[in-house]
Amino acid sequence: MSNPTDTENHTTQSPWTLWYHSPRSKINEQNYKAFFTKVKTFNTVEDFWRLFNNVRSPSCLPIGTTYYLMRDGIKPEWEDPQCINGGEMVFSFTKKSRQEADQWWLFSCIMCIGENFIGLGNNICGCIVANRKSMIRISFWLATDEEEYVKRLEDQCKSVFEILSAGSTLFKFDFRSFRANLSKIQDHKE
Ligand code: MGP
Repeated sequence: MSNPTDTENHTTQSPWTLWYHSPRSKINEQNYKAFFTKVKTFNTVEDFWRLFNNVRSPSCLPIGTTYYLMRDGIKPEWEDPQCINGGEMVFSFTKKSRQEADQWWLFSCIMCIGENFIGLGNNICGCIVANRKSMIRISFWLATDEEEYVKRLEDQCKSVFEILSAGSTLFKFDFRSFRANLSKIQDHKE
């Protein structure tokens, strides 16, 4: 006899897409967009777990790889119309804490798909994890760089992640505006 709850799916408030950016030796502003692969779009909690149970953890990926979990319809590019006026809240894990970073990446994704950030709503565009030689970097992409929203995001990241780490790690959060990144590109061109 089948159990009715076996087939019940729980829809997320928005659909989300996981993107994969493959490692390349020389990524720059011009070729950045050429190395993306869309892994999968999902809109249920069950499909989120199906996907995450079947992709490799960030610390097991080749150095240089980046995963982006974005609200569907937003490309993982500073230039995307939903991102261009925003920025990213970044924090990093050193070599010693790479496995810890995997757990935090999962938790960051759950925070996004569960819409757990208070007072930020659709301003959360997504989160990313970047496996680099000296560290793993996690960041949340925000649709605005207005101070009020940046502060709200920073305060919530601090309280959630400090609780999770039971005070064992000290975190430095850093906000980078995408407009500033893009104006640097413009300066280089001129
Ligand atoms: P990265 O992979 O985010 O950074 O971007 P990495 O490799 O950790 O090191 P960083 O010190 O270079 O930050 C690598 C490079 O890709 C950046 O330096 C940019 O030149 C380019 N790039 C990254 N992003 C996210 C974008 C983007 O959204 N748009 C464009 N045009 N270029 C980007």
